[in-house]
Amino acid sequence: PPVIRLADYKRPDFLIPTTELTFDLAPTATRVKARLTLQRQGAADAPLVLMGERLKLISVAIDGQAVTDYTVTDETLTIAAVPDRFVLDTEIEINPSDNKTLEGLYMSSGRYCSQCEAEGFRKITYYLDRPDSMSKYRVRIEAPKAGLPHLLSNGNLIETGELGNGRHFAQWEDPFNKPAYLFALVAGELDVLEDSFTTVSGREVALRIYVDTGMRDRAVYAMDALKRSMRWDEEAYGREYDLDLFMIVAVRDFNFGAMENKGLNIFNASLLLADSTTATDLDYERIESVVAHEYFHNWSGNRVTCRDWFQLCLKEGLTVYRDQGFSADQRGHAVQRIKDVRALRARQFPEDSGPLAHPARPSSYAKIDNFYTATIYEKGAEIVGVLRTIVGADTYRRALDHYFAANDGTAATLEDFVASFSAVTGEDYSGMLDWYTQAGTPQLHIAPSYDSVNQSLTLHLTQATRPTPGQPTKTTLPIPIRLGLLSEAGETLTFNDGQTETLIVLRDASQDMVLNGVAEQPVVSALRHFSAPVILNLDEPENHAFARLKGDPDPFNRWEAAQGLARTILLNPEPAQAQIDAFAAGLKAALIDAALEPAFKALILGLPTESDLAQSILPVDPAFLHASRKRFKAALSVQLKDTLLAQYKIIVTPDTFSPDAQAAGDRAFRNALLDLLLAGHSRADLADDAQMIALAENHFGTATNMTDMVGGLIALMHVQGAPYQAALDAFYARFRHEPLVMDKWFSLQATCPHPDTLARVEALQNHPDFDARTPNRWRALVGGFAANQSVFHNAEGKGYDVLVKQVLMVDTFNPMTAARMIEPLSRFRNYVSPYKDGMQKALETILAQPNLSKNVAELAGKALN
Ligand code: HT7
Ligand code: ZN
Repeated sequence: PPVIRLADYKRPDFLIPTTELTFDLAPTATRVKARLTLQRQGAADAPLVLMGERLKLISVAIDGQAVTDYTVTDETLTIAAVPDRFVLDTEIEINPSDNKTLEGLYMSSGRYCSQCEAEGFRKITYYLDRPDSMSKYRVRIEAPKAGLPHLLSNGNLIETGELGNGRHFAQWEDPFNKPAYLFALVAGELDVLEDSFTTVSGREVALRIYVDTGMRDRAVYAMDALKRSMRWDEEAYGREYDLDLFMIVAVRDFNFGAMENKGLNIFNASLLLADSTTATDLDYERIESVVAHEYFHNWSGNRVTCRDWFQLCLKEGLTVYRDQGFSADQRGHAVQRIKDVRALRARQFPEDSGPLAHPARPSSYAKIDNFYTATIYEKGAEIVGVLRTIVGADTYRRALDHYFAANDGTAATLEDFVASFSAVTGEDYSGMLDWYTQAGTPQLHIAPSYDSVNQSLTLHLTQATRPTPGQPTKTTLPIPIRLGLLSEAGETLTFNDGQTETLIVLRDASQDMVLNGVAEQPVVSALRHFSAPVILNLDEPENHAFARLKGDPDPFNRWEAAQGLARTILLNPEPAQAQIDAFAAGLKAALIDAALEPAFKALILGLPTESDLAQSILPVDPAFLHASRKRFKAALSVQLKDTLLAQYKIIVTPDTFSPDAQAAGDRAFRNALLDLLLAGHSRADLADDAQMIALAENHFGTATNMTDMVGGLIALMHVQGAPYQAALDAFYARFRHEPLVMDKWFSLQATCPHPDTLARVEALQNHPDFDARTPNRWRALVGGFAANQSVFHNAEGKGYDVLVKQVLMVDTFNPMTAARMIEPLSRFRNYVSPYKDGMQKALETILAQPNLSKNVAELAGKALN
């Protein structure tokens, strides 16, 4: 497919100071009239070229005079000779009910709904659909009253009224300039949950969350999260909300998580609706963070937007960083950091080391939809964190204040962002731009050497980044390393006259750092709180990791120590029993440590996953990784049974449900204990087995919330057979009319690591409740399955066959969603045969398909290159 390059950026030839839209809604024939004021800012002879796709053009007029001298292609409307200032009127027709791409204007459950980021507005009207084209919008919606009582768009509601013939209208006006990707329209039958928020300067903002009829109670948590987010952004970033109204709408059919349209956020219902019986704690956690994320975009994205889509990370990386900060304040900094790093390693590190690796600011793309990636989002957030760690919290806040003030109302670049740090410090931070333009995860190597005579520790630090596609050579990056020392007994060791922690910024390829006053052989605790998104290799004996596990005051590194020790055992085909015993003892000490939070203990119980392990070994043999992990979990289960059971029994389920972090932490720990207890299933002691099966059945059967139900089901996956099937059937019978819970039912079965899962998934594709046109349901089954390492990687290639069939089918109507499922095949070169060949063949089959979308063609092509 043709490629768009950052180097070719050119500002638009025309400005559009005002945009007036009139929608006459009808499911198969919606009319959109657009009245645009246009002002030339480019060359005097530049034609007007507007983007438009799948639009039926009805009429064009300039300054009230009909125009017939224009050219229309599949993607543009061009008028060759236009004045320097003029009013352009166009009218088009579209068919929302037929729009299964879920971009532009489409219908979901009988409702009209729009999605314009990144390039969906051009499916609504002819326009300069690019983020640096900003305009003030007035929107009038006309529709039948029956079935469409709510007519919503951005900004403030100016007028509503009757039109006769059972029709009505609403007139909206957004006082802020915005790019087209932030436009939104929703019309339909909805219940609304109302509340209000008083901003720091005393303005009253009406808050409304629109949901499916009967679902109002399930929006209460999102509303609470919204109000907490609004307050937090005032306190942590000095950002106040700027309209009198803030609305959120939940829709079932959505390609992504949510969308930050100005004043009218649209959410995937799965990230908005929750109650204790239908949502897990993870759902609550995600709802809180996504509500915050979309709200925070009001400043980082909407008030200051992106000049072009290459700068996507400017709004997404910064906003993820902001939502992570919010979640950390709500739920605990250490636990949040561990979860964020786990997600980064699970999604971004593999991306950064495979054929789809790209910089946080890519230099070219075919379809921008393909670049809503973990690199843009998660690595983008890490880069902001690196900057903050280097400059410190106070300077960071001043730099951000400067950034928002200096760029308010504009479409900015990453250079503008980094320049704000220089503006407030007078120092040069341009080296930070390399983090944005260079792909690949840096490898940080630390070789400590202790001089007992001089009581000094020399740290030999080196960095290197492997080549990535299109970037054969790499530069060095500023890497902040937060570091402390421990004794071998796990006590904090001071250095340099009583210091307990230091921050080293490694800028060169190598550097020696000397710490003095180190009284004994130290254990190095480096990269505390994961102070930079790098892969750390630390030269040390194994007992040093045990010292960190035992006593590191940095909880992140305590968790990291356990992960590292477990990884060493898991990657060894024949680990020594002594190693396993030592790990079990370290784990036990953490589990019974009353000073540690249950949420942290749950995380420490979570051994590295099969996909984590796949990143630490070459070539990858999924069957070996699965067997190794299963064996190790079973060994720990047997060895720690009494401790696990005792801890399990200590945690009491309270009578009333609370989604707060502490209650969720208790549930997470209890479910993690149950999982490990059941992982010992099938060992010789049958009586013991019966006791554990009963425990899991009881856990599932008596669960009073969705978290525990899911925990029980996951534990029963170890058992399989009748107990597992009975639980699945009971789950189905109870929730078959709850779409969001049925998504879980599909996903749970697809992610079950048992070999029977392949046949189950094959059958579930034909289940009456499976619907590939609903992205949530499709991702639940197909995405869940593709993430299921040991089952998806079937030696006969049957797992890949399922994926190929599904991707090609969905690509015919929703290319954006289909393309996201190419990634599981992309690292085929890392796998042993026959998986490697099977994955490659699957990609080739996809690429050979005639009429493949640009989205899928771009990613499958890159994966094979
Ligand atoms: N900014 C939003 C991105 C988004 C999106 C992108 C491509 C296609 C559909 C989409 N829906 C939403 C979401 C966010 O990051 O806040
Ligand atoms: Zn975002």
